[in-house]
Amino acid sequence: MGIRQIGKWLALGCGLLLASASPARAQTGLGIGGYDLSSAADRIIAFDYNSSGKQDHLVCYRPGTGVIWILQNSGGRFSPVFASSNGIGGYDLKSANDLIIPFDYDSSGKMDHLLLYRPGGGAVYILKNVSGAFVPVYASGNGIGGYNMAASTDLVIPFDYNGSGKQDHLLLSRPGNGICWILQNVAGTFSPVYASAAGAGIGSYNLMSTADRIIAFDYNSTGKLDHLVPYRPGTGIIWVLQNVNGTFSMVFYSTDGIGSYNLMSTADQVLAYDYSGTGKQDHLILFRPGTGIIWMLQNVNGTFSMVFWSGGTGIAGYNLTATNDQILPFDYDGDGKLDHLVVYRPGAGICWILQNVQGTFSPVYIQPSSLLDASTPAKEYIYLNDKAVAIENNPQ
Ligand SMILES: [Ca+2]
Ligand SMILES: [Ca+2]
Ligand SMILES: [Ca+2]
Ligand SMILES: [Ca+2]
Repeated sequence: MGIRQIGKWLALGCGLLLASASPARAQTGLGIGGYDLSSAADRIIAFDYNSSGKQDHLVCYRPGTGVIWILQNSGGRFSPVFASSNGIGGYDLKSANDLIIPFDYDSSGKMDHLLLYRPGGGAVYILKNVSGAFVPVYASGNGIGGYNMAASTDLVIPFDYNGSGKQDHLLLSRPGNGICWILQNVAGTFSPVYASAAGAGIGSYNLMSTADRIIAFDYNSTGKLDHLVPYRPGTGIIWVLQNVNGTFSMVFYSTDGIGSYNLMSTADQVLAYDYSGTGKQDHLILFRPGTGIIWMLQNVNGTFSMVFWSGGTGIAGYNLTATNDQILPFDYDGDGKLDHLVVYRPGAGICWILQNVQGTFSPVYIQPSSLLDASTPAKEYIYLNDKAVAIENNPQ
């Protein structure tokens, strides 16, 4: 079967799936796998859809509309394995505040559940994938584990609280109020193992700015995301916290950025990343959407230094000049390591995937691309060996 024939076969399969799931938004040549990324609200996360131990699927969703797709990747050709415009697993996804994270609910070591939540609205659902049908294993309209989820600023991340190598705890924070809780899950019952009073934050980090964000990070390269990095974009403030038997304390502290990255823009974002392909998310990406600035830092015994630097030209040809550009680590090649990067621009239909070969980034997926034939944008391409290769005629 030739590439074009494979494409037609996939298109037929997708058409059947979409017809049964929801009014399909046609493949437009924008976005990824037919998901057009045409809304500024669109978000993408990496997810272990098939419990393989690899976050090699992408969940694309549009808060406020009910639209959610899950994409599989077959050799660079993305196609939906799930597509709905009515939410998922009973969660309607009709609030613009809705957010989704992957979560290891059952402590299997696999990020194969989805947690959906509504900051300010109280809803929290956790969904299990049973042969492609998502069913709630947890469903609440008033928060989780005693945390009420009543503030529109509430944020949730998965966290390896006890250094088990599994991200099976939840960290909930309310930036600007100094509230931070960590929940354990015992047979489906969530309860706090850490709960700060308003203003207390975590590990002496007060969490009193609405700009504050917290990420989990493998600070000591153990393969476990068991440290926390709280930071405050626009101020240069960034800490790293360790957890010793439930007591958090700083192992790194700065008010003027990190690894020479000044963190002085309110646009700055920080991500943990497996830069060196070791299976450990022990590097940091710092980027400033709208400016083309992106750095990557290594940590050698608590001293951070750059291993990648772009002072305003973006990365691998992606200019990073939109203020809403987003980046997420992704296991594109299904090797169990989150060592590719998805960079995307919601509302513009732009989605690239970058590989990293010993510190040199290059695109393996571009949609759409100025490098491609602009007169026929309604095609899908993969980007191989510096050439754009059409893999499918648009079925429309
Ligand atoms: Ca998987
Ligand atoms: Ca799991
Ligand atoms: Ca660690
Ligand atoms: Ca990988």
